[in-house]
Amino acid sequence: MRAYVGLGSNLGDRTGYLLLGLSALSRLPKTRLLRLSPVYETEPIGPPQPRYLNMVAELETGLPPRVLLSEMLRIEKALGRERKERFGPRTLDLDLLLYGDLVLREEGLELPHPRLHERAFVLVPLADLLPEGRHPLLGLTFAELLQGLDPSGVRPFVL
Ligand code: PH2
Ligand code: MG
Ligand code: MG
Repeated sequence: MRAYVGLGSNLGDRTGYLLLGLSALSRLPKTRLLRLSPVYETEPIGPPQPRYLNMVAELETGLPPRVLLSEMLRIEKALGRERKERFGPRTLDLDLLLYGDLVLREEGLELPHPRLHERAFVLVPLADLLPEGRHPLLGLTFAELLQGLDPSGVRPFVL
């Protein structure tokens, strides 16, 4: 299945955490990294905190969504993430944005990601990879969804 993972980091060596996260994703069983979006530096949404680096990775995976999600949580923990406040700063956040066209509303796993369509820091890199891709619930393309948002807090970041 084709899956899209959002990566975010705003603590410590942000570039290093993105690279470690990508490396760990690429080593998951039955999983290959296919494409990476550019990296963006983004204004934080939520409580005051440092700017994020955000990007999106396209995966081909044979892991079921629950297994992929639990592997992602394991990677976050291994890379030093501590869960304190909601929407607070983190060394590495991995969000499962899309798993094919699957629509799921379960405890702990909602697909597509419930806030995907309202966050420019997710939609800008996702639309880089999939401009014509459609949101499985809303029916609009990611490029169309992006037109409704203010992208001014999302700037290209040169590694
Ligand atoms: N993640 C959050 C909260 N706020 N802001 C930006 N710019 N980027 C993020 O990845 C982000 C955020 C919680 O996951
Ligand atoms: Mg997140
Ligand atoms: Mg998360």
